[in-house]
Amino acid sequence: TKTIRDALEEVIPAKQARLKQLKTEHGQTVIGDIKVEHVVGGMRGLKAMLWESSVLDPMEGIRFHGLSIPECQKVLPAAPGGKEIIAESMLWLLMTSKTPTEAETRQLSRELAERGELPEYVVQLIDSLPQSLHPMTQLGMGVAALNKESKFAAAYERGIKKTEYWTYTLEDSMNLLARLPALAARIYRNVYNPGKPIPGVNKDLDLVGNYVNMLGYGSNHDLTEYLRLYIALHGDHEGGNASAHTAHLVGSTLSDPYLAYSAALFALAGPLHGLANQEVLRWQLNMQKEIGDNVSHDDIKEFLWRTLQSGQVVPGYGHGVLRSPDPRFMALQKFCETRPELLKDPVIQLVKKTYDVAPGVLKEHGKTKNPYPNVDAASGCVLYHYGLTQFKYYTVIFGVSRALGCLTQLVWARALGLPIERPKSLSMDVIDTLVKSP
Ligand code: NMX
Ligand code: MLT
Repeated sequence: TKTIRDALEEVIPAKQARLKQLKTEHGQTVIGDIKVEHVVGGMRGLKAMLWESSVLDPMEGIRFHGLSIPECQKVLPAAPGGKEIIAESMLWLLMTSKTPTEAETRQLSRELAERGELPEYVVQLIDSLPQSLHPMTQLGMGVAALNKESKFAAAYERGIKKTEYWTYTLEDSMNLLARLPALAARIYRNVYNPGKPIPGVNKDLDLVGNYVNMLGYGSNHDLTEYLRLYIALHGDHEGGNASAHTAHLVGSTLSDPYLAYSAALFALAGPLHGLANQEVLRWQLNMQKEIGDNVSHDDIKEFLWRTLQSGQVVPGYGHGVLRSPDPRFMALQKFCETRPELLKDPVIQLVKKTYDVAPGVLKEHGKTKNPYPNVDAASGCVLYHYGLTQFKYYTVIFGVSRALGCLTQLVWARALGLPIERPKSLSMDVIDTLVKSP
């Protein structure tokens, strides 16, 4: 059976040739223009980055190598006994642009499981951290510390050719992906359930199967399936989102995948990005506490207005690119629709009712360009239902997932020889001069 490395080796030469041709034939072709609003407005909409694994359409949402979420759900292998996409089949698609076979997927699961144990010094580091340190800070620290093991950094120090960079980057990426579940689970156990033994990595389980097992919820098949879907869907969201862009920027200095991904995690830890999933649950529970259980649509509208009038954002709504409901939100809602016990859950009902009225309120408020829910609006309430109620942990799960896309990009950036990222900044004086004589 082909390994992911074999599959990559097959596709890299054609992509290298394609990029070379693009640079030679179209290096000077104009595909957009730069306005002052781009410079002062967070570069929104500026086309300025190469990212192969996924592209985000404002109306349709994400496509992974051209496949929509429902298409991925049809063609990507699930775990034995499961139905949902798993991290391994998504990783294979992102890395190689091909759909893996069942056998390739199983082999990748085994390869990751074999690499999955944490080195002892990282266990000691994580165990020494205060329980009150936010789980995302712990995750970023643990990932950065793993760089002691970096094969890329060691090879670079030895002196290697540029053409070899990608192979060591892949090696580090596989080790990091493999170890994220043990690291993330250890953080959860230390913070919320200390003192109980954590199972080791089971070589016969998929990555998320092992993760859920180590978190202590291994007997919950539905939660395992939900997390498989969750982790596959959060894996990549083109390159411009803050965490992916950070990984790419830091990686472009040839800092190793551990350092690049730890930097990405600290971007993910901001409330306008990944931390929004924790904020959504906190906000929905505050709503429930304030209004009670029998919440009407009008009650929710009032609560929404109070949030907006106090100057806060409505977490889980709006987006930098999307201009319609996020298909990841829809896919997670669909997961609930097939399970009557989830539909009866008061917090899940609250999230659904909020979705009924929030777009209308946000439209009337008139500020956000996208009044629709993003993935974070839906992702936490199902975890809460299954007993994973510690919402300060939710972004860690996102962090386990986003490694799929960020590490794929690091491998490809090295295979394609992409340069250090270094855009030009401007002062207001320079902008003034430019607008007078462009
Ligand atoms: N609630 C209230 N106001 C909002 C919201 C919202 N959900 N979304 C945007 N706005 C405001 C925004 O703050 C800005 O106000 P001002 O002019 O005073 O600065 C205005 O609407 C225009 O913003 P947009 O251009 O629509 O949004 P932008 O691209 O700058 O930001 C987000 C995108 C996602 C940061 C923004 O919509 C937001 O803060 N949403 C809530 C937080 C959230 O759910 N983030 C998760 C994103 C997904 N993820 O996982 O990363
Ligand atoms: C993401 O998944 O990264 C978020 O939806 C934010 C983004 O795409 O900008």
